[in-house]
Amino acid sequence: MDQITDTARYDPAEAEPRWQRAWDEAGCFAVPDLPDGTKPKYYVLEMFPYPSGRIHMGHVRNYTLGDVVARYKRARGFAVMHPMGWDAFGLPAENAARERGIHPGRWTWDNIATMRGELKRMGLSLDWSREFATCDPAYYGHQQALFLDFLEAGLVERKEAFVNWDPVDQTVLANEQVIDGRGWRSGAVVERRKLSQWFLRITRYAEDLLAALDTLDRWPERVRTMQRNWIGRSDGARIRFRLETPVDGHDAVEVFTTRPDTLFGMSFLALSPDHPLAAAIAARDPAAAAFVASCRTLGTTEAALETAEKRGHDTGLRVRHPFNGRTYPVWIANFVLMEYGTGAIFGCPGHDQRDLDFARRYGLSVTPVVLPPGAEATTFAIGDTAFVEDGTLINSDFLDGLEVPAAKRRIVEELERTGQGTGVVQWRLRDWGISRQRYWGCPIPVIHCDACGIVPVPKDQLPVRLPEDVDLARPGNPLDHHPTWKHVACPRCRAPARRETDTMDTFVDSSWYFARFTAPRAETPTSRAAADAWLPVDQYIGGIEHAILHLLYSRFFARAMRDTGHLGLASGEPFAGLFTQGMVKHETYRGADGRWLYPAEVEKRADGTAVHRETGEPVTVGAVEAMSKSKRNTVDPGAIIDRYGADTARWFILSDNPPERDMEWTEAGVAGAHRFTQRVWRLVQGALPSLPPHGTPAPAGFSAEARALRRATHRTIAAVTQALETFAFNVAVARLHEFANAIADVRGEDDDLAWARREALEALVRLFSPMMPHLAEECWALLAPGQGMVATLPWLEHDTTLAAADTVTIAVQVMGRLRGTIEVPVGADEAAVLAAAEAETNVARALAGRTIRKRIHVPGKIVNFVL
Ligand code: ANZ
Ligand code: ZN
Repeated sequence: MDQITDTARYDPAEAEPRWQRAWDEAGCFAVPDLPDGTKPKYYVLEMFPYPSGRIHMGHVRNYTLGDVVARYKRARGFAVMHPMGWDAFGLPAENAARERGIHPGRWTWDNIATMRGELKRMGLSLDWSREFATCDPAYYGHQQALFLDFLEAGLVERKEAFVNWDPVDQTVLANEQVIDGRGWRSGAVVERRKLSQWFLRITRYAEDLLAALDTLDRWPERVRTMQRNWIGRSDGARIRFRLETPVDGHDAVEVFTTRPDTLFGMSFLALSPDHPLAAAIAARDPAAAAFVASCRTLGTTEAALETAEKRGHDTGLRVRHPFNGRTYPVWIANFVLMEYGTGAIFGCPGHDQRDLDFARRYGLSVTPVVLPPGAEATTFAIGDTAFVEDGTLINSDFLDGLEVPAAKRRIVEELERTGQGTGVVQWRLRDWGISRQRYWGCPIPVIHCDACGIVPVPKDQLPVRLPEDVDLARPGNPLDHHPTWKHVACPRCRAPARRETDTMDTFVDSSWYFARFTAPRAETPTSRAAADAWLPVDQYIGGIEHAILHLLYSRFFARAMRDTGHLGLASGEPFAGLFTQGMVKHETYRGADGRWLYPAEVEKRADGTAVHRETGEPVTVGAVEAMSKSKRNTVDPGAIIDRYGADTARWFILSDNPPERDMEWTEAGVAGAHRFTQRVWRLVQGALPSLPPHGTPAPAGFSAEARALRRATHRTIAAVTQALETFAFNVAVARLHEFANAIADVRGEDDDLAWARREALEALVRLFSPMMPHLAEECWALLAPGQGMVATLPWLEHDTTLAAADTVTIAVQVMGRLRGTIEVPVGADEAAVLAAAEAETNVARALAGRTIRKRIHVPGKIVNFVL
């Protein structure tokens, strides 16, 4: 009996690596750069990971989802491209280097090795031959080539711009890295500085980036909305206001407004502290200069400006209104951004909340010019809330009586006619500043020469490699203070010149990797034939946190690469389908001393309370929150795979909730998933001796029980297929649970039933194979020895006739009241149905001793007895 107990338990630790090797050796998941055209292509891609150290549950969820799609599509007959790589540049590597003295490259490559091993243990059906890391010169050299092509095409620009400067880290911060006016890492108060920076001209494509969102019908609506808002098209006007007394050559100020209709409600004009006129004023007015300086610490983010108190400085200057002959004060105000519109606004407190707060604070006039529908012009007044909706114009001279849209058109006409303004479209989208003063990024391939100016590095000198020996202990840009690296001869005049020491924003690296995957060893950034054959990505999967920047930058890159000849992608859209997955959450725990505890340190009791595993001290169970290192509510995927195997982890992560929603990781949930794997294994093993051999022709007839099982089989095939087509993976899991129960419930040894049982078990195994691929292979090898691997089998088709019901449920009423239900064969004749209805226990009781006057029968639905 030893033999049997030995094989009775499924041992994933032994089986999983064995199947991974078998897939590898058979080359199941490799596809050529140039598909041979015999199968339609399908490109499935998950957002590639940053090699931070170890994989986390978010990765497990993301890559499991992608793998289910990849395996399913392969079975559906597609040539599936499913690659993996590493988004390997970034600040954490430099931080690790600073904190622990390890070279960023060493740290990164070590992490990649660890994480590659962990991913391989998950049994993902990846084409590992396409793997690359963005920190490899073999990748970033091509990125430099793209940069040079963009430069030549006028898609790159060098310009002065205000940046968020972290005085401690001595670096420029992205807006996202400024939190409440402070550097995200150093916590230092961020300063605003003007620097020469490299920009990618994403705004060139603003119109198309916006319009094409309408074509992305396989993207979540939420993401498209976020992109629309980010691109932010505003229709408005530019209006020129003459200064009463010119300052330093400035005799007028131009403002941008989306509400030119409210021009007669103006009460002040406000300049950004960074406006050239503000600078001119500050140069001769110390109070103005002090105010401008105080604004410098605010950072450049919109969020910072949104939350900061509205403050201003009255310059004493006045501007003349274009139409009413009056003059209004000119202020410098901290809430006006230099980077948007013209860096100056006219304030209309009646109809803009910010302007109203500002006017109330400084005692400026408030005149309503738009009357809410139904309000009375004589009594309408503005209190603490501006009226921002549409209505009818009042107090506005020639606009009086017009509705807002008509008033907008009329005033723009008038402004244009008198040469005082024009209607314009304004975009919120800014050009993309990619300069970073950091070491661990892709060097920008240009050289600064005193004589020739900016000289591109000749392409045959690419890649411009990062120097290995750098001093990261010193603050500032390590490339800049490297003793030799930047000193080169000018490629044009041979005079001593300097390399650009800025590196590229790491978002650049991830903006085109999907294209590189199609021909990862090509001598040029892309191979046109491969890229054109495989792109767009059919299904992209990743976190909602990348809904804006990463996707927008990739959409820009696809267009820029198309326009520089690197892609043929006419639409410019790299991702035809997008799926954003929810987060993995877990309960939080605190020990008696208030410190966070890892789930692994905690023992949960049946009553929901918890104690410390080692000390036995009570543990406070807190809210279920997104897994994070700071709250220690993380579960290590490696430990889960050690204990239960990859299939269990995959099955559980798919089972809990629809994948677009957050899911909660629980010990009980994983344990349940693991029990299911064992159950399936026992089911297959237990049935095996009584099953006819694989491929046995179907018997001539089937008993009712066998028919019922076959119906369950074909219905499950239909349901699981439908679920996999629509990302309803949790539904697929639920249906397979039910199906396994149905199979287990069938007793009996007759040949027809045994045949139906084999059909059911084979279907079960093949249907769960995208989710639990190793267990599927192991079961399949038992069920159909020598019949190849599940990974190479086509998907199952269901038989609609078999799946159709052969009985229906009929409601039976007596005098219109429901008394019972009966099951009858589909198409049963009326007499048989009525007889069965009368005989139903409850119905019979209600009919006892009464005369039936009328019998109403709606076939397939209802029987009603009228007394
Ligand atoms: C006058 C006005 C009256 C405005 C009114 C609004 C309501 P969006 O829709 O985002 O494009 N604005 C213009 N440039 C600005 C800048 N550089 N910094 C801060 N605010 C600026 O917003 C356009 C509106 O935001 C513009 O319309 C302007 O205020 C303000 F009843 O002009 B409005
Ligand atoms: Zn030169």
